Amino acid sequence: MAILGLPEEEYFACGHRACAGCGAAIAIRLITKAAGRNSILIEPTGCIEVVSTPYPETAWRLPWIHGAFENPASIASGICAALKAMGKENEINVVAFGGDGSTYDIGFGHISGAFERGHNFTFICYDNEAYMNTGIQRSGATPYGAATTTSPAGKISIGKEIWKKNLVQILADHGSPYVATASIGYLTDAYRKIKRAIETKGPTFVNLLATCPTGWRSPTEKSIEIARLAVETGIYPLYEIIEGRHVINRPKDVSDLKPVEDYLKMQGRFRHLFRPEKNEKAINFIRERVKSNLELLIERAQKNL
Ligand SMILES: Cc1ncc(C[n+]2csc(CCOP(=O)(O)OP(=O)(O)O)c2C)c(N)n1
Ligand code: SF4
Ligand SMILES: [Mg+2]
Repeated sequence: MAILGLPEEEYFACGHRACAGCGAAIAIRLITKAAGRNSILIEPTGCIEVVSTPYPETAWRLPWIHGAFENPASIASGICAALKAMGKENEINVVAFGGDGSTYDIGFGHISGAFERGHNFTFICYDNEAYMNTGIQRSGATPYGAATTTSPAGKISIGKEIWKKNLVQILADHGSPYVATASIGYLTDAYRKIKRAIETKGPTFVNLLATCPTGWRSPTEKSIEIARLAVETGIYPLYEIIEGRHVINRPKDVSDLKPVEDYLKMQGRFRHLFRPEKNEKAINFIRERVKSNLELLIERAQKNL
């Protein structure tokens, strides 16, 4: 039965070994539905590779290549060049995806190179905001205030003290014709964006927020709710940058924002911001930064920038 009008065909089979409530598994299911049969997928090391491939089983029903942690964009570049030489570049979708550790940090140079060269492929980051597979180390995508094993919260630390890297803007500034943020909390919106990214000629990017109950220390049954709250509180706004111009999807205005506490309180990685007493300074900082980020996005959209 078609759910939410999405294609019924499943290319990421059930029975893989992801944790219960894994947002990344939902993200991959969606990516493969949007890519469809005529696609070549490239993925580096990370949770999804590990849970989907132990011999002799595989969850992949599409051509899928595993690369090293740092180089899915380079492999995609080579495939694009080969398809071009074979005259098949308009027949096959080249879709690379990786976790945030691979995308924001270790593979970033390769992504930057592939975007600068202008290959016709899509890169999707399933963003669970830390290096989950190796035990929850902080990455450039980890949000301010989150406790990880390498940004632990304690008497003198509030967890990570640096704001999430703005990779979406960085890749837009490479001249990409289409970049967008998406969340597994809004599946049809995410599906539309992935499809648009794949159908747009040139190097395109979607950052897809994917709850990780293990690393976020959140209830497994709340993964979708939390991914929606990320958007509704403005901590993770949904927007697109199409040919350099911003389009805001939601929230549309700062007056629409839910309190950031609604999102933070649901996750153990932010528990220290509320216990033993509420850390007003850190939460105020998050609230103000969220507001000013959204105001900036709205201003750009209004000015057609
Ligand atoms: C060059 C290199 N460095 C480190 C590792 C070890 N490693 C494997 S998976 C992983 C974490 C991946 O994090 P991310 O890309 O965010 O994906 P996730 O596990 O969160 O899905 C690390 C550090 C590796 N395989 N190769
Ligand atoms: S650790 Fe997180 S990302 Fe990895 S399989 Fe479990 S829920 Fe999914
Ligand atoms: Mg990760």
